[in-house]
Amino acid sequence: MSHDPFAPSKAPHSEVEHIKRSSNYLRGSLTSTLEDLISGSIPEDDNRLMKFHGSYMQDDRDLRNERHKQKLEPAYQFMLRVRAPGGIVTPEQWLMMDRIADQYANGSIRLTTRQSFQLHGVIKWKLKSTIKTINDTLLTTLAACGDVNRNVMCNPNPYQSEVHSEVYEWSQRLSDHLSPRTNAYHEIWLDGEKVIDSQEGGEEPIYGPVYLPRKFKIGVAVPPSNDVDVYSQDLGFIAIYENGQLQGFNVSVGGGMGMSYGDPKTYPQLARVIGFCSPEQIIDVAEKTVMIQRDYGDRSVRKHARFKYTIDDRGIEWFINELTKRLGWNLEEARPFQFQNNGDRYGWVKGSNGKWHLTLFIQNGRVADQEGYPLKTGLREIAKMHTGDFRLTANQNLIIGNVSSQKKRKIEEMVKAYRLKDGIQQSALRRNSMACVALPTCGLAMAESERYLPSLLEKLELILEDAGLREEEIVIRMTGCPNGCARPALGEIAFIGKAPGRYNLYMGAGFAGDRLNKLYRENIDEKEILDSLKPIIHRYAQERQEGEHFGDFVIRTGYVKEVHSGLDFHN
Ligand code: SRM
Ligand code: SF4
Repeated sequence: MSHDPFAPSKAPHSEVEHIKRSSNYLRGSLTSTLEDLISGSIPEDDNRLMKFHGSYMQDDRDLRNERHKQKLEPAYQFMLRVRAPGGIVTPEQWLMMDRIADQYANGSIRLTTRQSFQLHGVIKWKLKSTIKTINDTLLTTLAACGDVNRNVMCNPNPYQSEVHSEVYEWSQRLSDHLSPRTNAYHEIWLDGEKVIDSQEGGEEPIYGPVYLPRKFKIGVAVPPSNDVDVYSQDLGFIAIYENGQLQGFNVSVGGGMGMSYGDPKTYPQLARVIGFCSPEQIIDVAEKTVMIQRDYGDRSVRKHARFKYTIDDRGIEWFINELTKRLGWNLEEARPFQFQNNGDRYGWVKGSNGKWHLTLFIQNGRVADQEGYPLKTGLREIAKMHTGDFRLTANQNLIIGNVSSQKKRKIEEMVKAYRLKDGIQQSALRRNSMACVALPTCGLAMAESERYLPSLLEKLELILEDAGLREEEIVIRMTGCPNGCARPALGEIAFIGKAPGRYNLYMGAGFAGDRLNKLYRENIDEKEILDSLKPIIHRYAQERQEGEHFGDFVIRTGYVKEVHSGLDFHN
């Protein structure tokens, strides 16, 4: 028999694969674990499975040392992630999130970089009622995390193009089609009828009993906006339209942001556009792509299990052949399109349906009341009278969507009264910033991110103002570790946490999210960050060419090399 160089690896599977296989379609011992009243924690096996149900066990890292000294177990708590395909929710759903944040979690709502909600600080004994309440308003936490397709992202800006609602419908269908079918979620959280022993393969026609080797992410972009950072997605669809008519989608594959320090075999990667298909064909393309990753992804080394490595190890031609074989038809040649930016555009805009949409800047997606800026209260009061929708953007911001002309004035008054537009008055740098959650909840954080970026920005703003660049749009991103949750490899300026107070500084990504950045300085503290960036910013102010973005400038002037493939990210 001839040896197939592209065959799936025969190496022994990792522990997580065994946990999944023996979980009986994500049931494990979760039901009895949740009933255990002795500890606020859950065993590791169940924790692995919990992710598929949309929750992670965490502990408050601010309290870790103190509790350890007092010989107490860590302050265990759970993060809950709520999926909202394309980021769209109703005012009733917003009000429910607002209420359960106070009732069951730490009082704040986090809008994520994938247009979902997160709640932090839910204790084990409140998980079930929280999840039940979420489901009562027709939202779900199922598959918000875990080795499955995650929240499907879609450009949420209905005013940006007439085809938006059609494109959104397709992302919703993608999301539904790729949702796990197991009944475990209903049994465990919603007191659904128990299926004692599921038939091997029967319950999950797409995923099978061991699900995917790793998380899988899909984003749908509507040019000229690349707000969903389509090149960072495992699978991307880029809407192609002519004269307001949706023609279909270009397909892109193999993006991803995560890497591990000290392991050059891991790297952020840009997805590559491989062809075009009609709207009706995208479900088939997505399903077959997911199945290829299911069959070929690395199940022995989780660090190497993302789809980007499955493709890079075998080559893009291999993937296209495999996809064509499974589809039974060929993708057409990719159609021309152009992205202009990957950020959000703020303020009021009128959509093609005659309704109004207001994009608000929400710093790092954290919805909470602050002294003089009662954001959470203001949004709650608006939700009580709003008849349109709320839209979470891929940049952690919020759109109050589909406001009728009659309601616009009232909403504008409330926006003023609660100072909700204060965020929009911030510098262009801040309006284009994102930071991941990091400390105190994220167990993987090596440095602060959400809690630190705002104050670092204050210092950078002074430099920018001095250089006359307060209104210059520069995409800036920070994460507390190299997992890349705020898609830092696509920041024109980016900081990735190395250790408390220390970051790697990257520069040179494309303003439209179409080029990776490159390491410029390693393991530096705040003073070194400011000292490194100050001369570059001043030089940019003086020497930039007309319309030249910061990321392009640092490449032209030789600060960093241009990176179009993750394979060159570390070189
Ligand atoms: Fe993420 C893990 C937060 C978007 C790549 N991510 C985590 C965990 C769950 C930490 C953990 O495993 O213990 C973080 C929870 C922190 C906390 O306390 O809340 C976490 N990720 C987030 C969020 C909330 C960041 C945010 O500030 O918004 C985002 C939630 C998205 C959602 O709603 O589904 C979030 N994570 C991302 C993205 C961006 C994206 O998807 O567009 C990425 C990079 C894209 C990618 O996947 O390649 C991302 N998160 C990761 C990784 C690295 C995966 C890898 O390929 O190596 C991890 C670690 C892991 O999976 O082992 C991770
Ligand atoms: Fe945590 Fe790292 Fe993701 Fe930030 S990038 S939320 S520190 S895993």
